Amino acid sequence: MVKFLSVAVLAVLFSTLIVAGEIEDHTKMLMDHGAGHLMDMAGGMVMGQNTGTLPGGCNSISETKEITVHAGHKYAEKFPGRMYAFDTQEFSFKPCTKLTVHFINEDNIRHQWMMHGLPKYLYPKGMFHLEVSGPAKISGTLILPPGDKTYLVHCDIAQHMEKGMKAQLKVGKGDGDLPSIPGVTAYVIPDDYKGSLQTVMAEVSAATEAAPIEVANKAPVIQPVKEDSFISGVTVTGLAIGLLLAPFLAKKFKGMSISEVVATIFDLLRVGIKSVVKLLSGLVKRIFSGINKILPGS
Ligand SMILES: [Cu+2]
Repeated sequence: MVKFLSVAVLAVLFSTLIVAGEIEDHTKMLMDHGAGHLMDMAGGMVMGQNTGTLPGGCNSISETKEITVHAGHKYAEKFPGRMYAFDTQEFSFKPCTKLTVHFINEDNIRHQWMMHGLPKYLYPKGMFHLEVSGPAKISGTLILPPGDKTYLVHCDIAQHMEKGMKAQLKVGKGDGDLPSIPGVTAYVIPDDYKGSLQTVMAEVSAATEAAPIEVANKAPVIQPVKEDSFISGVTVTGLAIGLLLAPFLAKKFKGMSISEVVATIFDLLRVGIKSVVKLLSGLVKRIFSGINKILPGS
């Protein structure tokens, strides 16, 4: 019976582990909080959901489109110096398209698909926003405004856009390109790979020679790692003290009964501890009187 139970427990544990590695769809778990804001208890979120209200200037929905966007570290591998990316950096749709975005976050962290610059009368803060801690999937729908405009899409988690999770979505012909879109437009601050390790190290050592005192003060004290040997310093000290005290104690204990010996040892310990306490309190007094002298206004 116990065997069966343990097998069952192990099976459940393993299947949980396998499920944990799969992509979980949060879209069906969402609760509608009104005004296009949906959330679930597991960190999934949709903001600016709009499945039916036409933006001003749209007479009807021109097209219904669905896209699947993957987000993750692996999509940044083809962009030198970048850390995160979407699998697509550029999107293009007709004005007044009803667009459903299936956002699949493949990393074990939080990512967003955040679109900016939408009309604020229809989208809170002008945003349409999908967000989930991965690996997970979340879907949302919006209706794109009319006109030619380029919208920024990014992940707003600190530094994720700077590290590459940035794209542009053109409605109609768009109105130009955004900077620093990986693989699409030039970086505002390009990475500099000109310096080799030798030249960088030469610069560092030159700076060290120029300011030796400052560096000496800043340099961390590196102590050699001591092996914990069987005979430690404390053991050696104890043995030395024991050897020194042995003749004295032998003389003192001569002719005593065991109980007398024990009593004498305790007495010696008491005297020893008392003198140590006295020494320490004296030191503490000295230190504090010293501090008081330094303190201003005391
Ligand atoms: Cu992110």
